[in-house]
Amino acid sequence: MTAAYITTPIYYVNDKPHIGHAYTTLACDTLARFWRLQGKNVHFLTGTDEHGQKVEKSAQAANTSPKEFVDTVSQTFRHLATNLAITNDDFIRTTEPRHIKAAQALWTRLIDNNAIYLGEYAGWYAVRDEAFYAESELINGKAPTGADVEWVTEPSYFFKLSAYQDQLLDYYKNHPDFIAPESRRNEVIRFVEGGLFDLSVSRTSFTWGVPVPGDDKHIMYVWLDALTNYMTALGYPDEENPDFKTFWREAIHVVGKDILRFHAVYWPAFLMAANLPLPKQIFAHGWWTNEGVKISKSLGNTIDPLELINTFGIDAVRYFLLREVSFGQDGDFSRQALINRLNSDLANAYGNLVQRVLSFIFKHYTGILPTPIHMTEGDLAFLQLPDDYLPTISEMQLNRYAENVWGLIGRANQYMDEHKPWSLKATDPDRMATVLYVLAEYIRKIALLTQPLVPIASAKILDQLAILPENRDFSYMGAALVPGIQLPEPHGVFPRYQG
Ligand code: ME8
Repeated sequence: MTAAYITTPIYYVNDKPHIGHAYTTLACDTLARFWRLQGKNVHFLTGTDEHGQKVEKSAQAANTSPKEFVDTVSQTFRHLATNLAITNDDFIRTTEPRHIKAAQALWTRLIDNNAIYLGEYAGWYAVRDEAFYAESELINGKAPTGADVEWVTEPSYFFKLSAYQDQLLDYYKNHPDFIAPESRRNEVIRFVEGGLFDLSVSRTSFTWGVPVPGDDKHIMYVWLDALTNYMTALGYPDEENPDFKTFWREAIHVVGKDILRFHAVYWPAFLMAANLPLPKQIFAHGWWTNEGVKISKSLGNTIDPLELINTFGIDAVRYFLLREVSFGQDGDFSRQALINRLNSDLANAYGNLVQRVLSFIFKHYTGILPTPIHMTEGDLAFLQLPDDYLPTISEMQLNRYAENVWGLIGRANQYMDEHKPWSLKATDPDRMATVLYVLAEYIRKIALLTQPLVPIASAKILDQLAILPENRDFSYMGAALVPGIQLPEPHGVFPRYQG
């Protein structure tokens, strides 16, 4: 069985989750569900990044200890995962013993391989980004991200990043899919071509972090600690762990474009230095704005995903986020656009189709699925679905997958309008039975395909078609509904939003 490993970034627990976090998590969940339906052995990881100066400062501001603080905020991310109804196999916290052990093991390996040396850091640091910046990168005295920077002078261990420039560039060249989309790949290549400086990988001016093995005045730089989580969850440092052996080389890290450099430059360099295999791909998606404005706490315009879920339902929020922007591009969140999508694509196009067909069968055949008397060539051709949705997933084009599947829904509505089964009641009951069977069978296929996008509603539709849960993976695309089965009373799955 082919294996797939998909990860979200682990989110900082300095603040409560917002729509950006929900987006990455939902995109990963969609991929995880899709691959499972294809029969792949999937491991899906999310979690929280709990160390570092930013979290320590947030705990101080909240007048509590870092430990108590992270225990509380981490729960809100877990709670979000539950409310998003995601299918993660694991939820990792970097304060867990398994992770501290893994981060220290990686550190030791880097020391053993001579990739880390002790020195003194003097330079700029932005706590908000947990990132070091060169003087030349600053814009008007701030980080290029707009974050405030402070001057830091302290003893520090350094990772010999500068030694990996050629190896990284070779790797990017020989693995053209390692960084996606292509525009991001080009950005990273340009950055690495510009030259790399050794990276400070320990801090001494605060204590909230993983202690450096053998030198407990230092704690590990939060990014070295955090990136290791992707391996911790597979049992690292036990490289013989079956999960590590099955999944590590299949890893796809989905991240926002803000943290691409850490994943596509630092992380592979650490792994090269440790003689460990690299993940398969780093995919960077775009950035959401809110009604055209950058989302930021100081502007007070963050969007609470839980409020959206309570108002519109998880399927609608999920569908909107995945459908509205091309995966990889920036997007703008607008409440009205969400409502439009919900009412047009979900309630009208999909919900009405299902409801009209199933309630007609329920009324006129007491829910017994009619037997097709004679399928025409047109019916057979209609039931033959084009499978152009498949490549869109391997190219991580989630929005195109949604477009293609909704194209199929449009095709069903067209078929229904052309053949108007209800108008055949008096004139041609055999044809009516055939057309309804064809539509029910077509809906079954569509509902299989919509499972990764709108899982809750798809499950309800498949329930209403009396499809057993074990008969819902993509290998059943080629199966067919058995005429004469009893269908339960249908209920609408996508109510219109009236506002
Ligand atoms: O960076 N649009 O955590 P973080 C799209 N702990 N995505 C957004 C977004 C927006 N407006 N805002 C946030 C960290 N995101 C580190 C990661 S991984 C080893 C460590 C999403 O809490 C997006 O995925 O700041 C982004 O990369 C991530 O949240 C940043 O989350």
